[in-house]
Amino acid sequence: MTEKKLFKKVLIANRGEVALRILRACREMGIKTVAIHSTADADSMHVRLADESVCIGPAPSRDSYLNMPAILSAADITGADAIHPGVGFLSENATFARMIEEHGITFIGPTPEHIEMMGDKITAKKTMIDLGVPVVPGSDGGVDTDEEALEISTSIGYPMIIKATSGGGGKGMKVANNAEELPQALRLARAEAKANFGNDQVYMERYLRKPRHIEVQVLADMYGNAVHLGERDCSIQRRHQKIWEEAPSPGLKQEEREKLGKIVTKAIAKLGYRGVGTLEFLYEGGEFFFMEMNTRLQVEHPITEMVTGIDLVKEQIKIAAGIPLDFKQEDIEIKGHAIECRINAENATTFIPSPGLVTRYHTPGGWGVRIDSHLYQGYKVPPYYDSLIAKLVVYGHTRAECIKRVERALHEFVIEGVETIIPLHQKLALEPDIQSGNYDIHWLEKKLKG
Ligand code: MV4
Repeated sequence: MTEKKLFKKVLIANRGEVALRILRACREMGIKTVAIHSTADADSMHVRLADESVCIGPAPSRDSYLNMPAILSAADITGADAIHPGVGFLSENATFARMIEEHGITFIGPTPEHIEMMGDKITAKKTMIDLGVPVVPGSDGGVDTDEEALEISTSIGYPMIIKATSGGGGKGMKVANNAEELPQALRLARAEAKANFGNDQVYMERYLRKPRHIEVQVLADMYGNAVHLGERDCSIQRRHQKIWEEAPSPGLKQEEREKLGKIVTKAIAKLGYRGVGTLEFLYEGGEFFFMEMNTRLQVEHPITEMVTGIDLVKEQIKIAAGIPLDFKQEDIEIKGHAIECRINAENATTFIPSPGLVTRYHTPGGWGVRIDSHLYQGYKVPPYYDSLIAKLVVYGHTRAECIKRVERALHEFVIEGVETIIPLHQKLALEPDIQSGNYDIHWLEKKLKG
């Protein structure tokens, strides 16, 4: 094989903590970086640390971080040979991936075809069925009429959930507990799907009442080598926003995780997928059900890095450059436990965003503590974007040690000037259900209701 070369210059098409995360990987790999930013992010840490930066538009995302021609122009004028899309924004946009590849710039991610395939949730499910991955029982494809919906419900049984084909993240989902509720639920789901995604196609599944959200991290190169890096438990969430994530899941037995890992790895290899990816499952009653696949890096990737020792961003960049994976499944060992606390600039009880000037900032440290954040004292948290300002990522040899260390690290963490959800995390670390690992996707919202 001819020796593949790394990129010379990567444009980071993102902002905030993840832009900094990518920048750090590039710098360690000897790759030059280009930061793009909106006018609201001119003083951001990733802009300061990048080799070059380009202001690509005003504050609103659609005019800056979602502005494909502006980003492409920035890559062109700086001579970047690759673009890393980060998370959110254009990271799962097949049109963007295609557009930059057509301009001779590498998209650090999967092929546009794989992005498209997984963006359509019905196609994603069908593909996974064909690859031998267990899915939630439901309609074979889109559901067009009330009669069709009734028929499917009768064969599968209530409760049923109706989801948008182009959806994800929970928008446009409706539950029907019986046949009477079905027509109304269908109508509402369809209207929400149309309004949010411009596509009113919906599909149906058996509704699982108290599942855990388990996701499996995969990594595959261009040469058919695929591995999994274990699972993350992301059940602790509010309104589909993950708050606290763990690796490995406290709810799985070793043989369950091994079996799931094998199924997933085989599927990914057969699919010819490349890059990093995450398969999301619901887990209930000892069974896994595939829901969606994310074809990008995820916010919670550091916990997987902590328990495997593998730098996912570096691997992602190497894969895009055509470098084969230099480890096999048997080389990967899930060791110890990791927890991520997402620190949002929000009131810890009302969750109302709290942008503004950071007047004091002191981060925790010591063994097993990692902070991924773009914050510094004097930084102004802009009001235009999501409220994630820091990730506290903690490692422990055991889960119990990890939770104790979370508590200790949170105690050291000082952020003033903006409100944060640190007080919520402090409470979570002390909760008996968290300490025992006994929780599902509804646990946090029930707890907050009191
Ligand atoms: C489900 C479900 C129960 N049964 N599907 C929410 C986001 C979207 N990706 C899928 N979601 C769900 N799908 C069936 N068949 C419950 C949810 C769900 C959920 C899933 C993961 C994490 C948090 C959640 C919160 C509410 C509902």
